[in-house]
This record gives sequence, structure tokens and C-alpha cells, in this order.
Amino acid sequence: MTSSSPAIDRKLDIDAIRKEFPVLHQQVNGRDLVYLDNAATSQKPLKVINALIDYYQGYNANIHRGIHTLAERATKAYEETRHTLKRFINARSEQEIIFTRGVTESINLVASSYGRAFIKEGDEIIVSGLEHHSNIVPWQLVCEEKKATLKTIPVLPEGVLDLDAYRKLLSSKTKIVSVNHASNSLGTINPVKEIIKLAHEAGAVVLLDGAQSGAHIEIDVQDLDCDFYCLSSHKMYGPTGTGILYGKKDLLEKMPPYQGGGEMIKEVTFEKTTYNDLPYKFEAGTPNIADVVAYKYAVDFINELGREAMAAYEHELLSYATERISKLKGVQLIGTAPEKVSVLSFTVEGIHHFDIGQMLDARGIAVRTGHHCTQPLMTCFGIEGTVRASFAVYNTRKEIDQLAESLERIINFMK
Ligand code: C6P
Repeated sequence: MTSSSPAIDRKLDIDAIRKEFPVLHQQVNGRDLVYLDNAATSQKPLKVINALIDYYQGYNANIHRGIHTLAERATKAYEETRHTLKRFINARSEQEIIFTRGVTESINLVASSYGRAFIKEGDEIIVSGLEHHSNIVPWQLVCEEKKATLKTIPVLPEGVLDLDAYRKLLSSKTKIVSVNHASNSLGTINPVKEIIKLAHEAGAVVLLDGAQSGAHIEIDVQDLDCDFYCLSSHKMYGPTGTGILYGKKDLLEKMPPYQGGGEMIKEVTFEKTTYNDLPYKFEAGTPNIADVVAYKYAVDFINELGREAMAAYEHELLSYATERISKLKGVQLIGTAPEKVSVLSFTVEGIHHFDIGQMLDARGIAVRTGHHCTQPLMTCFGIEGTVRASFAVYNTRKEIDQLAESLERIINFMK
């Protein structure tokens, strides 16, 4: 294989894209930075950084409260992001888009509000063996409180879900199925349409954790027919500290508020409080205005490049990295599903993943090592953790060559 890919370079100008990301152009430990930790958080393009600066320099004000000009500008910008996200995932209305701190808070919101209102003793909640702790622990808390049971869809050796076992787990007791659209540790893209259809036949609602899909997979919540969908801005080239919960309007209407405070009320008396309309019923207090405003520019960035073109390019990077790294001595790939987002996880026989991570960092290469907040999944593979390289649209084949060459040196040095 060569280090360039004319077919893809024609569609996306990677050099031009890289210029949009100032953080990439620096040296780390004396080498050009190779940032391959995009599943943890992606870097931010100038238009996102500038949106933050513009907000604080030009129109910082609280939203939905003031009638002065700055407050109106800030409110308009905040609501524009909601509109952009509504279109991005094809929700029916802006009322179905709730701003949260990100996927973790979105799942906790549903677990606390929907879980407290609708889960009873003896009910069952299904998650999968591929889940991040954020999609396990909130459900454990509900199950503990309500004396419900948490069931798990097993994972097959290549890192895909056992759908036959899933079918057997479903019953009239199942009330919620909560799975990720794509796995952060292995990259597996789950057959979510099938999972949703089967859950609905059993009468359960479905939440999809979209932390790893927002920047990589087309999302159409109406076509998927999911009941809830969660996104984190910071994994989609946007700022940290914000994200969304999408929920079907009829479900959100039925759910009690998650937090009490300003903004989520219609009228407060000491006798009784009435709640605001959607989506504000779930947005108590002053939100993270600046980061929500800048989130729109991250979605614009993705839309301008096109998710299909981005996914095709990242897929080519993944195939190239898989081919190069799987050939190295002692490397075992963890997660070889046929459908993957651009995540490559592996172990190296006889060398601890932390040591590999540190030695790569000494060469300017950033990867993540450890259990990736998926301890049950690591236990299922009989390992403590992996080395994970995850690719974004600004990564290049040259960077994968650098990763593969550095890994080879490390392996030869350590053996
Ligand atoms: N995964 C990773 O390195 P937050 O932190 O709320 O934005 O997202 C949590 C989360 C939930 N589900 C999945 C599938 C995720 O990947 C993540 C975050 C990062 O893999 C940080 S642990």
C-alpha cells in the first residue's frame, strides 16, 4: 500500500481541512503531533473556536430572560443550534431537542425521569455487553431503586452483539432497551434498526447512545424510530460540556422534570408549581450558552464536508491501519466486526497497554489506553485494557505509517 489515496483525496481536501485545526500544528516531545484519540474527544476547527470568542466578545448575555439586544442575540444563536441539531438528526420538532452536558447527562436524564416514572418492581431493562459505563450505571441506579432487573445482550468473539440471545431476553417485562449506535472500545456499529424493531414488538422503548456516531454515521431518528437518542458535542468537533437528548415528543410530555429551577417552570407558588413547555421543561437553570452556540458551527463543519464523504475517508484510514498494525509481531486486534467506525483496538503480547501508550506519547503520538470506561467488555475478552487508535477526518495515512513504525520499534525494543 502507498501513503496516498487519490480516490479519496479528490473528494476531501485533507490538507485544507488540517489547516482549520490549529492544535494539530505543534510538536509534542520533539515530534509533530499525531492525534489519534478522537473517540475520546475530537479537535476543534477554527470556526468553532471563533464562535466561542465571538460570543464572549460580542454578545454574552443570559438567554430567554432579558429583552435587551444582547440577550436577544444570545437567545437567537442558542435556538439556532437547536434548529441545526433538529435537522441534523431529522427530528420532527425543536421541542424534541433538549440541551444537556452530553451523552452521560442525557442518559441520566432518561434513567431518572422516565425510569422513576415508569419502571416498577419486576420490570427489566436491557443493555448490551458493549456499553460504556455511562450506559450501564444510570440503569443500575434505577434498577436498585425500583427493584427491577438489568439484563445484558452478550457479545460474540468478533465484537458484535448476539442477536439470538437478545431475542430471547425480550419479554413483556422488558421496559427499556439502551444500547450504543457504535462502540467506543471496538468500533462495532450495531444493527440498531433491528434492535429497535424487536424492542418495540415487545413493548419496550429504546435509547441509543450516539456518542461515537455523531461525527461518523448518518442519523435519522424518524427512520430509526428510536425513542431517545443522545449526542455529545465534543466528539463531533464541537466544544466540551454540551450535547443533546432527543426524545419523541409524546414520551417527553409524559416524563416528569429532571431538575427543578429557573427556566423549567411556568408558574411557581408555595402550594404548586407548573412546568414549562418542551424542551424548556428539561433545561433548568442557566445553560452552557457559549458552548451550545458554538456547537452549531461544529455541525455546520460536518454538514459542509458531508458525513458520507467523511465516513468513506475514515473507513479507508481504518482499513489501512488494520492491515498495517495487524501484521506486527504479537498484535491481537480486539473487535473485528464487519461494520465499524474508525476505531482500532489491540493488545500486544507481553507488553502492557500503558507502556505502549507512554512510549507512543514520547514519539508525539496520542492514543488512548486502558478499559475505555467499558470494564465489563474488557472482562468479556479476558483482558484489562487495550491500546486504542481512533481516527478523524483530519488524520492521514502518513500518521498511520508513523503509528505503525513507532509500534514496530517499541515491540522490537521490548522483546
Ligand atoms: N467515551 C472514550 O474515550 P460523555 O463523556 O458524556 O461525552 O460521553 C460518555 C460516553 C458514552 N458512551 C460512549 C459510547 C462513549 O464513547 C462515551 C465517551 C470516551 O471512549 C470517554 S470515556
